[in-house]
Amino acid sequence: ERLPELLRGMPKAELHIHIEGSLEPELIFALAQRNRVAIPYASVEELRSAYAFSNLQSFLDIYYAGASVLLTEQDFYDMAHAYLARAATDNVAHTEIFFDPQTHTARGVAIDTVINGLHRACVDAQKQWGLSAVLILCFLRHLSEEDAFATLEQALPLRDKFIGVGLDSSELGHPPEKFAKVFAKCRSLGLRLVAHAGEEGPPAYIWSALDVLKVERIDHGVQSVHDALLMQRLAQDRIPLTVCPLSNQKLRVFPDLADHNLGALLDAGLVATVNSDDPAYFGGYINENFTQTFAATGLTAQHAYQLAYNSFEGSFIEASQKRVFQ
Ligand code: ES4
Ligand code: ZN
Repeated sequence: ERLPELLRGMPKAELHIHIEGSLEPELIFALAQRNRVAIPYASVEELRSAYAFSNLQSFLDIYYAGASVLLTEQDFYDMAHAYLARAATDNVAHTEIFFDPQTHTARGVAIDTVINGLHRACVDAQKQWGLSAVLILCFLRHLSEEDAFATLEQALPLRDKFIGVGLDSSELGHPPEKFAKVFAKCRSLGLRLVAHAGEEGPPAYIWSALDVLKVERIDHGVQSVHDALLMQRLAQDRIPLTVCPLSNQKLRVFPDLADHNLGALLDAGLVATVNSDDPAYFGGYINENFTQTFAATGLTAQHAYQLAYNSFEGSFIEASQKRVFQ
């Protein structure tokens, strides 16, 4: 009968988490000291007080600045280990973690350093907590497709350490079509495909993510409610939407959490899920996203079961394994 206990206790999969967005101010300061990197904030409190955003770009500027303290394989391990420990306490049984290699290779960090550190943390999470964790490499959409191809080429020797590719960063002005060729190449390599679309951008970007990039899942996708035909398509093809309510509130996609359309997406039969996006920046990990959203919008226990079920259905784990959870 107590909904928050149900939400916290239920096994769930997290399908939309940027590992660089899990970097807490305390760890940013510790890594800055360890690596002797200068950051333009005097204290943890001063840094945290800069986390007041007005849209996606205002967040991305500070998110890329925070990531500048990451230099060694151990740094990437420590960041991912901290997230995975936190996810385990939220009863996350499976997580699919985004990472942004270009944010690091642009600073001279080798892609092997990034991937090997993150991957070792994923291996250890399975051993320590029975938490299965896999990696999805994201291309930064504000950079060129040529840059994405170069990144893919650098990552291919580590092909067995990530399961798929995604598309993130500044959405407006950078439609999915910009990355048609590199996604086609990734598809031919057997990589799983996802893309951010319809966070701030129009339904047209969701259509092109599906029809041009041929993605299997849409990250965010909340703008689909403005296109009835698109809603039909998403429902019919059971295309999962990885929704991030606290992110949407903090970046003012919705004026208030009470205005969020998660309930409308679920009631239309879409495979919507709840995720944290960038938990260190948006004020909460996955369980906080569940409890705050349910409190603000009046979703029910029935919706809770549906969201937990959807999270495993929408995941890239094997069908045989999904039955264990569902
Ligand atoms: C992101 Cl909320 C969001 N949107 C697009 N790209 C991102 N990278 C990290 N968080
Ligand atoms: Zn995201």
